[in-house]
Amino acid sequence: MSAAMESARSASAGPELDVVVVGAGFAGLYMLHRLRGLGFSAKVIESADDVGGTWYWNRYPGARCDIESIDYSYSFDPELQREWQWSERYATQPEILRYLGHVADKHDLRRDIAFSTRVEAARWDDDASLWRIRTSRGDEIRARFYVMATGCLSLPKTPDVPGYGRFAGESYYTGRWPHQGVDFSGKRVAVIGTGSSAVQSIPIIARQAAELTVFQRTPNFSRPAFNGPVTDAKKAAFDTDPAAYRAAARLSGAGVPLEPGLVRAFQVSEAERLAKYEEAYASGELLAFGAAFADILSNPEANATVCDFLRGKIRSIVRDPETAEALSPKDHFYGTKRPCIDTSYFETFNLPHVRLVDLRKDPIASITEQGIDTATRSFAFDVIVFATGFDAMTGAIVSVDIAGRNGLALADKWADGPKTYLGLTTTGFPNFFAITGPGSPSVLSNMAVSIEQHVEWVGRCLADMREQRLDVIEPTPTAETAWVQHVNDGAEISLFPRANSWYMGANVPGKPRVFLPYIGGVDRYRKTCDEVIRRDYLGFAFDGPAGARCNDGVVCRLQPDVAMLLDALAELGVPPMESLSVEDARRFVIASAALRPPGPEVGEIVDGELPGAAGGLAYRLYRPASPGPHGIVAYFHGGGWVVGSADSDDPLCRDLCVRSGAIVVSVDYRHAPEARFPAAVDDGFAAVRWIAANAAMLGGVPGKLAVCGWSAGANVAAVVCQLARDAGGPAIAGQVLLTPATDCDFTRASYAENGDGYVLTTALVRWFRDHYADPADRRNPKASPLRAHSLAGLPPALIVTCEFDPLRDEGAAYAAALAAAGVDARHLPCRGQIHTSIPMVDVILSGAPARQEMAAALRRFLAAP
Ligand code: N01
Repeated sequence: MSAAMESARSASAGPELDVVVVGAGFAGLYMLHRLRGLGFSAKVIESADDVGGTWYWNRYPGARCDIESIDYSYSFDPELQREWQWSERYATQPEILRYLGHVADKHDLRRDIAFSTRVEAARWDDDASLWRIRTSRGDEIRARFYVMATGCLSLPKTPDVPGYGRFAGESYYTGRWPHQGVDFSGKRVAVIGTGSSAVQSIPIIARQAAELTVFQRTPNFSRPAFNGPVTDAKKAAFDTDPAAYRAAARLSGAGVPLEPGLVRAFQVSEAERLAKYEEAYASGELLAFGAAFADILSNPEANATVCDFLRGKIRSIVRDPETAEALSPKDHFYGTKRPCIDTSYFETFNLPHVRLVDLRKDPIASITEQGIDTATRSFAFDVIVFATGFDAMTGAIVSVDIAGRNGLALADKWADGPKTYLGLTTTGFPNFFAITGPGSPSVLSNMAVSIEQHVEWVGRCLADMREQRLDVIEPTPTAETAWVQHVNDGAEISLFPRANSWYMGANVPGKPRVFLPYIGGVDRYRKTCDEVIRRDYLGFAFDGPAGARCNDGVVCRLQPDVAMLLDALAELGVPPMESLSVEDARRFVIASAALRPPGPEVGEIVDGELPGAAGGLAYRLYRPASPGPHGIVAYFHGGGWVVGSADSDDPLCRDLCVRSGAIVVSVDYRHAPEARFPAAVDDGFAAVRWIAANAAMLGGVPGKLAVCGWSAGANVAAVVCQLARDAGGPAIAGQVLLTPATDCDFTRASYAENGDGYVLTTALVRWFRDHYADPADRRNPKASPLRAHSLAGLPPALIVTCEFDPLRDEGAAYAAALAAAGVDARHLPCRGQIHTSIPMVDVILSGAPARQEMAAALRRFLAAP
């Protein structure tokens, strides 16, 4: 056949393989095995001359895993689990490489791996619906599916050190260590970097070298691994029931069966906190500090207690105080740069031939032929070890020339940061999968667990497609955009974005600053991926002999912390409030209030009584710490006019007080069914008149009064504004209405869309309204302020609505009606929030921006002339 005919034949031919997988590490090996088991033809392309991936390349001295080997191993083969015994808690690189070699032999994987072969380009052929994969051997492979199993930390970054390349002595890179090893005996050695690779290698290099100089830009949190034989307890936990053990790992946050911290750091005494940290330290477990308390990775003050504790440990080990200080991390929160566990790392700096150069004080001016010049000194070396890290998560993927539909280059698509659906797939690149790709838990988890989950998901997906006679899959733009948003939402409520870490791409000059992994946890993530399949591959479009079809949609629509809250409530099995008696409902509200974080400290809290419409009403005043007088906010709590009190809304009132700088007076109006409509609003109006008249006595500025309320309390606040307008006073500077009840009409869409499953249900709204007002009264504007004859002349307003709230549409309608009546009204819709989430200070962190907006509005109203 002529070359032209051959090329024409190949251009029109179908795939020769079902799947090409790139990489023969943990992920690629299992992917191959899984695909074979499902009856797919597959080939792995690997640039190294053997299996192992990361464990093939990272042969630097001291390299070992830092998730216990029992956990950091495959679970798919029960026989392998029984026969392979790890010699240490944290196995060395050679042992892990032997393990992967054993797996390859046991399952006869090598025969389908092309070693010493690199993928040079991969192009999607839209006409033939396949990938054309060109390799360094000059061949082209046509495959229906293309899987990148290239690892998250596999492309070493080129050291961005001035003078790089000039050094005439020996240079080594931890991520590309020579197979024959390196003999440091009698040599003057420099190590640049103090990340995990350096922390592991420095103590070993120090044992051989004549002199060791460590160049540190950012000190890292590390602590002893207490490595040794696998503990009896761990072995027993695993051996007793390996399947249950693995199941617990899969249903954990990080892929290791570890009790999650449910209590917040400041919910216990300092002594208890320190005891917990000593326990975490002694455990030698990488994840123990992150799991010590629920808020370590989200609350700066809680995290600071870990940082203080670990800095104390460093000071207790390192004898020279200046070196100890330089080794103590201060510029990032614990865990926001990948922490380490070590063997004698800090002790190494007590050795007489080891010294530390703090590059923050004395930066590298240039690498020279003889060694390294810093701003103030010149060092001569025989060897420089670059432990300068990787272009993490995206580097290895975009370094291959991958082009999707219409020749779109993946590197271009991801130029501003990776965009994926589930961290597995990306639009414009059909039949492309990235194992532990960006936007999946990956590096925040035990990789073995995350790899197995992805491999199994891809296997299942391909098998389902085959069964349904489909051969092209691609995520929809809607699903991808929403997933990217969801990944960012998770990052936003954590401390991670504050650090200059490789998680943020900050270690590679010019790389966009984007949080790369998914923080939601492997348990939640697994459930989400399973849900996508259960909902008929939600967010994916398919094509093939069976025809084209698209199941567009978004799998995670709630804010991550709101979703976690709903899961926790579902687990508690709390009965619906409308099934309780009023007394039990009130008891329940009081009991749950006692379990919450208290909210911020304010200057002063005073309980008092004011005259209501029919007798005394309790109030609670929150005074800012700043010197007064202050503007005043009359606040009305939520609770459907039936339940609630100053206690139930206490954290929100504190938060509003601190953020707005105003006095907040939380008024305990009368409740139904004892005092039905219009008792609550009459009390509200009476209270506002009294507060206005007594502003100076309360420490406020006379004439500077705003109102605020949540839910039924926002209904009271809205009605009070109308009553004050109609009565000619008192003057109200503004109204902030959080998820207000404004109408009695249950036909709005939000009642159908969000009527069940988001705490406030349609049934509960009915229960509240039935207790509060007779049907004949419900259309009265004092019950349904949206029905007022006119809304003109009302105070400026901020109306906050939540996406998953039955009351959403009546809140939005009130904002629109106010604006239509010429009122300065702003509507703030909160994406992914539910009726009850915004008031949950220090629990729903994603509600903080809305709380801030509410306080800013109050500040603005009270500052207006
Ligand atoms: O890389 P790193 P790594 N001038 O990026 C410094 C995994 N891993 O290879 O922080 C001076 O963490 C850089 O300084 P700074 C693990 O997930 C696991 O050590 O950017 N210094 C930093 O100190 C880990 O997190 C194990 O200011 C420069 C260091 O080099 C990830 O792989 C073992 C510099 C790089 O640290 C990466 O670890 C090893 C410059 N121009 C790795 N450029 C296990 O135990 C960079 N640095 C399983």
